[in-house]
Amino acid sequence: MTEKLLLHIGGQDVPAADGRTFVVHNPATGEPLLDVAHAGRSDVDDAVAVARAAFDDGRWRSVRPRDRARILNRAADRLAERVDDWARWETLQIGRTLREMRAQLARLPEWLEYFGAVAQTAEGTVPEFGEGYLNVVRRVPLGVAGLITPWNHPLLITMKKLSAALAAGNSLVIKPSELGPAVPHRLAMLLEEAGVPPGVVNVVTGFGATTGRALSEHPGLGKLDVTGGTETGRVIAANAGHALIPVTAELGGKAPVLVFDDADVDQAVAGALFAAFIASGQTCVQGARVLVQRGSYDAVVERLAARTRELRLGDPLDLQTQAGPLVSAAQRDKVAAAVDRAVRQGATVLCGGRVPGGEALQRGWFYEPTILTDVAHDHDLWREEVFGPVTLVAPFDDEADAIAQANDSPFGLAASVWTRDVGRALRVCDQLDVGIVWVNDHHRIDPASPWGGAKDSGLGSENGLEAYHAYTRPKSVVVNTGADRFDWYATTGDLRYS
Ligand code: TXE
Repeated sequence: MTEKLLLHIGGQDVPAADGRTFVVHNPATGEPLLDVAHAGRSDVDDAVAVARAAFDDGRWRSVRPRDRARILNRAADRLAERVDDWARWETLQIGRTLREMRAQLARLPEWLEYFGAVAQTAEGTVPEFGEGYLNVVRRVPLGVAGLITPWNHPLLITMKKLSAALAAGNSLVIKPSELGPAVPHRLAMLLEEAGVPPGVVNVVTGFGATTGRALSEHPGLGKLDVTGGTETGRVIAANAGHALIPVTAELGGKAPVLVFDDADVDQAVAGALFAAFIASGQTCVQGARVLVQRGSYDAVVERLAARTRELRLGDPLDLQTQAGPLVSAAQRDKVAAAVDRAVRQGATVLCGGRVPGGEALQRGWFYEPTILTDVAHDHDLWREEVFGPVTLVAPFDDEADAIAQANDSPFGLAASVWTRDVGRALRVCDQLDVGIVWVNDHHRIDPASPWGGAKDSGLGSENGLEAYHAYTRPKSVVVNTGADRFDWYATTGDLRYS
């Protein structure tokens, strides 16, 4: 029995104008789960018009920042009460283990609290304009923001964008991933229960090529914010460029995990395992290239392979399960094809590299956690994002070699450095061409800490004050405070030295 999910426009749940729907499947069993309204262009037009009306009449942007923060805090409290239920929904739709989804969702109220605090404390500036003038620069919201989000962390990624956008006073139209739309939809309703006026947060569900395209091409937007694959990001950023609106794009990655000889081997192996296989590797900051200094290479690789073989695949709702299925049949096929291509190009499979046996696992879209060696820098597996439970290991000689290998990638999102030498950690961090570097850790995130990448990993940054600013623009008011009247045309001659 499948549950129905409608569009959310102007505070109402409504079907698509043409009645079209699509089905979301449970990736652990292949069974249908949700029957979801498929928004067409006219539904997207409606959602943007409603959001624009909500912006223009000031029902949210004119609310005092302190009161906006109160509402966001109330929403945070309600979200905290729903974590277990919503985590289960995330697991049902995308197959990530319940253990991971509970841990992730339990932190999400912090985003609403943090950006509520930012809204209350944000200040304008008073630049020195010169004698006889007062220049006040305020930050004002942008209008209607289009949020296009992926399936790998459906609520986290929506929350990162939404909390900054709402705190700054914008209205929103959210296009969640077609593979995980349920929880972003519930979030819109929760925000309204907490006091966000109807029409401020709207959700249009559908596919990228239809609904996503209609939203990203809409002339009524003041900002586009996307997380997804790099090619999707290029298309959306081009639309933003055409419309001359700002864009934030958080795209692909191929994060290196640099393990130096002086690192504690067990800790580094635990870290590499965590980096590579959380979310079955379906994260943009996945540790996809584990680079190990030659002195500890054999020990690290042997232990990493042994621990990878021990990971428990299974029903993602079971709290003992450590690795769930991939999100879709297409994603599993893409991962399997990437591994097969790597092997054809000369790589060696150290562990995994296949669809697991067993009836229960055959029903869902599982793939064994996989480690490859002998991957050269010109192989596709070195350069392309796989987005699955696949990592490569390769040796390096010294600091300079580690940095050169780590930076040899089209992506520049994240990296981690494992060493007990503080000086070395800081030197290496300095030279890595990425947006986020962890020292002796990986994956850690905080609403206050910027999150974004260099090169093909995207534009701009989520989280922190920068994300808030990126949902505003400066408005400069120049006041003539002089007591004298002025009349430009009453005088003639060169005024430069007067
Ligand atoms: O992402 P898409 P998909 C990477 C990862 C993965 C690949 C494809 O390598 O294998 O992307 O995954 C919407 N106009 N990442 O298909 O297509 C789409 O509907 C407007 C990296 O899930 O990029 C969804 O809402 N919108 C990653 C969102 O964009 C479009 C996260 C992301 O979908 C669109 C996810 C279009 N033309 C995938 N095409 C990360 N960096 O975290 C798609 N969309």
